[in-house]
Amino acid sequence: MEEHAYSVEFPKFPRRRRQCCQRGTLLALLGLVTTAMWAGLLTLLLLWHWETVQKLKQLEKTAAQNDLETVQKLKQLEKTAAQNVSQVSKDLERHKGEQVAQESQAAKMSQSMEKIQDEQNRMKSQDSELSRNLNGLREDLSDLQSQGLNERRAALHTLDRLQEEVAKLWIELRVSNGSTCNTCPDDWVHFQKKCYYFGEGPKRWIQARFACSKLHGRLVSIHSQEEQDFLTRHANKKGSWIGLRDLNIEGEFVWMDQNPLDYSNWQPGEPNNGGQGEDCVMMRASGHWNDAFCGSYLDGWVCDRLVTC
Ligand code: MMA
Ligand code: CA
Repeated sequence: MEEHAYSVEFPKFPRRRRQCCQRGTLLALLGLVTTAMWAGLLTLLLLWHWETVQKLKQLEKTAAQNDLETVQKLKQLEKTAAQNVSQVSKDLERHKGEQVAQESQAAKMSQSMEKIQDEQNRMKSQDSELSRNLNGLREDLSDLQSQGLNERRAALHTLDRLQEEVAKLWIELRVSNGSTCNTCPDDWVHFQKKCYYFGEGPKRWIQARFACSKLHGRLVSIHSQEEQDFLTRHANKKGSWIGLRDLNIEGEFVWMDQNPLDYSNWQPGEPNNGGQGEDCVMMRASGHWNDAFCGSYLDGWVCDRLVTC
């Protein structure tokens, strides 16, 4: 009956039924889509949750592993530290032992030092005594030496004079026996009892002295006005060295023939020991004497020697 009523009513409202069906389908579709979306969302959530859980598990695992490694490292460090501490304490003990040994050695050394210092002081006093004695001996020696030198000089002086005297006496003897004693070597000029050589060429006093001795003569000694006049006549016009000097004692002039200063012909105002000191005597062109610096170069120098028979 109802079915009939229904089928009866159906044609009356055909549009509304279609509308109703469309809406239902839409709703169903909507429901389906919503459900599918929810299902998808839920699946995503579940997936996300699962992934998060996995990650957490992984993290936990890593953390646990890290913890384990850290613990192991800490244990290793602890072990190493303990080893180091024991090593350090051993070293410390060893050092203590060494320190004690060094301290005792230092004490011994300071004792030795004290001994050495005592010894040094003793030696110093001995040394000063020795140096006093040495100085005394040195003084004695230099006294003896200067005494010896003076004696030697005096003896040489006497010998020279004696030789000179003997030579003169010998000549006088030969002359009194009738011999002719007036012989001079070539280039030498004879005057009275001597021969003279008038050297030329620049020389210092000492070089002139050496040149004369090489010629078996001496730098000239002058003992009379006649001799001086003879020399003035022959003298070099630029000046000549003669055999007179005051080398040892200033102002005390000595002739090369060792005879005393019995005649002089000083230029007025001379000798003056001028400039850097003047100990050697030269003869000017006028024949006058001047004390001059021994290192000066003079062009002339006069030698003498006794005549030979
Ligand atoms: C020179 C020199 C001296 C000498 C004086 C005299 C300047 O020095 O020859 O020995 O005494 O002249 O004026
Ligand atoms: Ca002078």
